[in-house]
Amino acid sequence: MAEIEKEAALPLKENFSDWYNDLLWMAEIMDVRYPVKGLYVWYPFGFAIRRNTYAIIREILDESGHQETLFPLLIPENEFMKEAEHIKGFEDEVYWVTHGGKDPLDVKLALRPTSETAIYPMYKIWVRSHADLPLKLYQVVNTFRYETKHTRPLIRLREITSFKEAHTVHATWEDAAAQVKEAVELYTEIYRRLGVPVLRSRRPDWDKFPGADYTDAIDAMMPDGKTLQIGTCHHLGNNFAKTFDITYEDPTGEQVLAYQTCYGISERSIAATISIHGDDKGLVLPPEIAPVQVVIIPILFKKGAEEVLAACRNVQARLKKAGVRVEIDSSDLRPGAKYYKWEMKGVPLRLEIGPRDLQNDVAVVVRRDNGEKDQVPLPEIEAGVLASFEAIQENLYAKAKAELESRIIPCESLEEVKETIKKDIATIPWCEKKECGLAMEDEMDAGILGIPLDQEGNRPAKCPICGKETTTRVYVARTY
Ligand code: 5CA
Ligand code: ZN
Repeated sequence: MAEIEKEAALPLKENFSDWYNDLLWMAEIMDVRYPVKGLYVWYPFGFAIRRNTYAIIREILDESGHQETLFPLLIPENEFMKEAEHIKGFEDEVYWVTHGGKDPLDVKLALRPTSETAIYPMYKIWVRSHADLPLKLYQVVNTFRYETKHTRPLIRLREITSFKEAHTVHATWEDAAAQVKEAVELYTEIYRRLGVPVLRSRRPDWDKFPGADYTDAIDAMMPDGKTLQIGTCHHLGNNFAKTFDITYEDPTGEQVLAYQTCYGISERSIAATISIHGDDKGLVLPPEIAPVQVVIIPILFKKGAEEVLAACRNVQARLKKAGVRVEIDSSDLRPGAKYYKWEMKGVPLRLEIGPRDLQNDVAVVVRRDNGEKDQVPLPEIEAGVLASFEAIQENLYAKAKAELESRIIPCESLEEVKETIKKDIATIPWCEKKECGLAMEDEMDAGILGIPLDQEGNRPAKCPICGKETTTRVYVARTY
C-alpha cells in the first residue's frame, strides 16, 4: 500500500487544480495527451460514467415529453449567417470546413458550435399548424468552439463531446417562458440525481445567449469557490422565428410567428459531479452513475480459500440479478492495494468476505462516501446494498448542499465582495440598472453571475453604486 501511494499519490483536494488534473488520469476518466489543444479522449471507465450520466438526462427529458433526434454536424454558411446577434456571439469561435479534398467548396460549412442554424431551417418545414406545437426535440452531439480562454478537460473544450441541446417551439411568448421554467426544473432534478446542488439565476442582460430574450442559468460551486455554469435555458422570443420564417397556422387560419427556447448541458455535468464529491483518495461516485457499484474483495487464507471464492461468486450472481453492477477483485494484489485501487475509482460500496464472515453468514460492507463499516447478513445482501445506495445518494447531496449554503456570503460593500470571492460566493444588492451593474463588475474585478430565480423576502438594501434601495441581491463569484 505504502509503495503504491508513493508511486502515484493523488494531490490533496485542497490543491484543487492539481487534484483535478491528476484524478482524471489516475481514475481513468480522460486522457489529455491527444495532440490537438482542447480535445481529449475518454477512457472506457470515464465513458461508462458518461453513459450512465446521460441515461439520467435522457430519462428525465423523455419523461417530460421531449423526443431525441439527430441533425448534421455541418451548417452551410448562408444559414449560419442569418441571425445577426447569433453570428456576433459565435463568429470568433467557429471552425470552418472550406475544402472537399482539393476542391474549394462553393458554400463554406461551419462545424456546429450549437445547432440553432442547423435545426431551424428544418423547423420552418416541419411546423405547420398550432396542432404541431409545442415541438420539443433534443440531441446529444459533439459541437466545436474555438475557445480562446484556457482549455480544460470536461470544463472548457474545443470539441464538446457530450452537448445535449434541446430546441422547442411554442405558440406564444408565455408558453416559451413556461418552457424555460420547466427546463430549469428538469435540470435541477438531473443534478439532484447526480448529488449536485445548484444555483439558479437569470443572467444579466449583457451576458445572455446571443439571439435570446433572456437566459436562465444553473451553476455549481467547485471546491475552490469558483462557479461552473453547468446548464443554460434560453428564451429565444421570436428572434430566430423571424429570421428562419418559422410560422404556424393558428386556429383562426392565420399564419403567425412561433416562439422558441433552447437549453443545453455538456460534460461539465460530469466535471461538477466528480469535483464536488471526490476526496483525497479519489473519485466518490453517486451509485446511479458508478460503472462499478460494488466491488467484492475476497479475504483469502490458505485454508478455506475455495469456499470464500465460491461465496463471493454467489453474492456477485445474486447482486447482478438485483440489477447491481458488481465485480469481484480476485487479483493477486494485497487487500490494501485493492482498497486503494477501487477507492480511486469511486466504487460506492466495498464488500469484504473472509472465512470468519462466512462462519457468521455476513459480509463486511464499507461505504466509499463516509468510510462507515457495517456487517450485513448474507441472506439479506441485496436489500442491504440497495438501502446503502440510497443512503449514499442522500448523504452526497445533503453534504454538498450544506457546503454550498455555508459558502454563499451576503455582502454589503464591493470591498467585502472582493475579499469574499477569493474563496466563496458573495451576494450584493443591485438596483438592476445596467450602468450600476457594469460599474460594480469593474470595481469587483468579477462578473455578476445573475439574479437568483428563487429569492424573496430580502430586506431592502442600498445599491453600492447609486445608493438606491432595492430588495434584489445578485450572486457574484469567480467563474470557470
Ligand atoms: N444553444 C444553446 C442551448 S443548447 C447554447 O449553446 N447554450 S450555451 O452556449 O450556453 O451552452 C450550453 C452549455 O454548454 C453551457 O451552459 C455550458 O454548461 C456548456 N458549455 C458551453 N461551452 C462549453 C465548452 N467550451 N466546454 C464545455 N462545456 C461548454
Ligand atoms: Zn444602482
